[in-house]
Amino acid sequence: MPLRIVCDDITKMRTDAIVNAANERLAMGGGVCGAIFAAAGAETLARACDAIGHCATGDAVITSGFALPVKHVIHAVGPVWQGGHACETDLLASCYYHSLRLAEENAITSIAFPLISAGIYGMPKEIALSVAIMQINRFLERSEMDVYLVLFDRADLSLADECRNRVDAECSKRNEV
Ligand code: AR6
Repeated sequence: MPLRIVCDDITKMRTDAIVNAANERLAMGGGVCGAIFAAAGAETLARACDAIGHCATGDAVITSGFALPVKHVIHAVGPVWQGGHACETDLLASCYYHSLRLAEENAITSIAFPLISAGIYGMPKEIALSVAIMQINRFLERSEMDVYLVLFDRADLSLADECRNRVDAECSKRNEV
């Protein structure tokens, strides 16, 4: 199944797992992280995150979904945008890679990602979208997992279409060489 890009509130997704755009302390924050903690049960999820303690930027860890309709939450720490000269795109790619690897290791068959780093962490949406689409497509070349990219703002759907077309065109050009 190819990547599905949808517009929704990720806390309503009925996949096996959802991904949280977390911080290194795994603390409850704002944005999608705040929404996920609130829907999971903030105290219970905070206790599970505190037991893990820390997650480096570019990496991911897993907890239960508690009161959410999903079995698991994968907490991925995206980079803070610093203008593009601090390996932000590599670190973001690493988030998707580690999240999808954790999903495979936990026999997860469907997963929903938010647009990591594109909110409070300030990465331009076109860049965050291109990295997300590229990494997920690469993974889906060898996996049957159902993967969703969940956008909060309807207006971002057309931007996502443009990015997807650009990524597809770049990939087919590379395959021709
Ligand atoms: N469902 C889907 N997407 C959402 C939702 C939702 N309910 N709410 C927001 N978004 P952000 P970041 C979108 O800021 O940039 C937190 O404090 C939002 O429109 O949540 O990685 C963490 O604890 C945006 O496109 O994550 C970290 O400290 C996308 O989710 C920090 O923010 C990501 O925005 C992480 O910042």
